Amino acid sequence: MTDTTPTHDPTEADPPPRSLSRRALIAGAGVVATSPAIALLLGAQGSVASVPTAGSAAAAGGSAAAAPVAAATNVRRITMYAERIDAKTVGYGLEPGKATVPGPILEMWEGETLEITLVNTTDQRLSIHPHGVNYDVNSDGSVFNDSFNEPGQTRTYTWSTVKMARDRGIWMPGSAGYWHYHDHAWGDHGTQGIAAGLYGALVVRRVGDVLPQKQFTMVFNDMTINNKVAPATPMFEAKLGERVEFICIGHGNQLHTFHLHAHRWANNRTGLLADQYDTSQVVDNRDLNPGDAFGFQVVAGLGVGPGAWMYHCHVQFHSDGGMSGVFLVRNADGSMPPGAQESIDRFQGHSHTTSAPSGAATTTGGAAAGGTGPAVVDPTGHAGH
Ligand SMILES: [Cu+2]
Repeated sequence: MTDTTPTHDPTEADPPPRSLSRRALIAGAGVVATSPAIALLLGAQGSVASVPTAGSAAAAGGSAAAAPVAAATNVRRITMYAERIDAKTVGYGLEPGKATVPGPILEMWEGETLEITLVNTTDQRLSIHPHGVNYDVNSDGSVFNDSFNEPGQTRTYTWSTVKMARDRGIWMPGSAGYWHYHDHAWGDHGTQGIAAGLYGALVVRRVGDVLPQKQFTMVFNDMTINNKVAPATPMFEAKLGERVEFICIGHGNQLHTFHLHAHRWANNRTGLLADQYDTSQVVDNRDLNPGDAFGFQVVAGLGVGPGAWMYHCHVQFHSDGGMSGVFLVRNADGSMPPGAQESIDRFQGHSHTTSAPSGAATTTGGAAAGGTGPAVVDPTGHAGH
């Protein structure tokens, strides 16, 4: 495999045509939205997608005020549908009949406001409740505030964001970050809705942020990953050198630790070291407990080459119980690297143990928990996209 190991950092030289180098960003080449999710949710409005151009480079360098990302009138409106997918599963989608678990990745620029009209096609009360952004009590999504959809009802929720700003010499944080959204009304606190699959990722970006080429949402929900148990957990795929963004979310009643093999990232807001003086800890394992979310970017296969790499919960009885999956890094031309198919076959033949401590079995609230799932790996690599 040594002949396929990259010999240089693809972020620094000869990037593939669709990649974005950090050097280019700093030099003012701007940000190119290449992910379908970004095209949909950041780019569909045109004016939004066009924002982080030359001005963003100045902002990234800290030498100028942020580019005018959004006027006060920068409100974007989307419609989402909460729908039953099967007997045990309910998801959010952007079109009727297209609900997924996790739901779609929602993305905003700092300064934007998002109005979400949620259509509840189920016979349960439910809502959409965000983390990390601003909203008033009418958009809280809680039973407590009487701000949810009754069965069959349509309701609009408004989320707003603030830009990072300097106030009397002090930088005040903006809304940028890796956040998430979920139901907060089915079962009083959303417990039933979350267990059924009503959750998804929310990313708020700051001007100058590096945009990924691929995005994957990974939700540790009780003893499942995206409500699936190995070997039915999603197989995430990228080509060698692609910039991949993982958004990791925790839900349910279990403590988890997320681990990705062969890749590592800076434990900060971007997952990237800003420069040689950035003291952010570089990690490959992080807590992922209920309500937590974090995101990071990696260059697929950087320094290690292509291959079938594992991701899993590092609580051992959780990984034994089916909380594991495959991050397949293909060769740059899209072909399979040596040994990868054999690893995937081995993984699909894997049947998780039944020797988990008794505490595990009583808390498998996720829809797919508890059994040896079908030997199917989602060929799209991402249940939500
Ligand atoms: Cu776990």
